[in-house]
Amino acid sequence: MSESQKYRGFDFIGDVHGCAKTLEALLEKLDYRKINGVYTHKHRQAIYVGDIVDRGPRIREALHIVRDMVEHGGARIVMGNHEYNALGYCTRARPGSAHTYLREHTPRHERLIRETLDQFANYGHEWNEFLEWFMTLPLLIDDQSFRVVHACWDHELISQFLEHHPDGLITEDFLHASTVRDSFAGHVMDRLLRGTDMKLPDGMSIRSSDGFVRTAFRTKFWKAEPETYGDVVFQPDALPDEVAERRLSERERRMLLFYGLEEPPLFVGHYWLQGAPRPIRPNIACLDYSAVKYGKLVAYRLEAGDRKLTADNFVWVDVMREAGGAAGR
Ligand SMILES: [Mn+2]
Repeated sequence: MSESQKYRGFDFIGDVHGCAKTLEALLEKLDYRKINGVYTHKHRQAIYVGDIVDRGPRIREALHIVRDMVEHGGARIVMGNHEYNALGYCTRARPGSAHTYLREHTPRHERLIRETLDQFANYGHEWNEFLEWFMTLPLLIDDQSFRVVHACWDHELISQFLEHHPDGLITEDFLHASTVRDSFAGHVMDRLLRGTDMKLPDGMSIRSSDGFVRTAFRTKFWKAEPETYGDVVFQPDALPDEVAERRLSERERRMLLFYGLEEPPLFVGHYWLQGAPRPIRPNIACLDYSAVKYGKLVAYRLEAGDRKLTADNFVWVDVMREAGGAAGR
């Protein structure tokens, strides 16, 4: 009996980002119970899409909850870009490298990991153990009945990666190699954990709602026969009309990925969605609804064998701002 056949169903859980209180509320809502300090469900397994760390108020607690579940077999998890960032930030480059750390300690990188490092300031040993644990997180799960990756399923890169890493795990060498953006390891980490984008036409830029000026836009990896930029643009910002109507060149079309309609249900996180949770497509669901920005921490309940995703199988907890002394997140 394969591991998956032990369970009647699976609960896929979106980016936690240190919202441990909300995670506990969600697990309770999903009928997981604490047994000897570890959340467990008799018939179901939780599957985390990654990004447990950074930004939120209870990162250490969230990591303990999740790792305990994984170590007891009650959960699985794939690596998120924030766990990968933490590995890079905290790993010294090898002698002869142009850098001190694999991920440079720039103000921007420092800001992204600040809450994590602050909350572990008095728990250095624990943090090192969690870094070691991050190295044991696969980049993807390719189960018979579902697939999981943090941001993007790229068939070609995944099959090439699995040839040398059949368990889906990276090695120390792979981690070091991935700092070269244009290497195979760099492509794998960037594509699977951060997704796909496309450059805007020459000289064009767009200003996003958060004030950033962008020269590229995030693309869908599931659009069949796209013709225009507007057909493939994906969150967070819409393109101006004159850009959206622009036709994709043959070369651009060839660069786009396509996750087929007949393929197993795919679960991702990463994309800071808002609003009412629903599938992106009948076999793709994103579970990141911006919990740490006072959105929702979202789960999808998949019954074993289900191939078609529906909106009524989403379960979530709204993340409230702290009010009258009650702790939020
Ligand atoms: Mn995230």
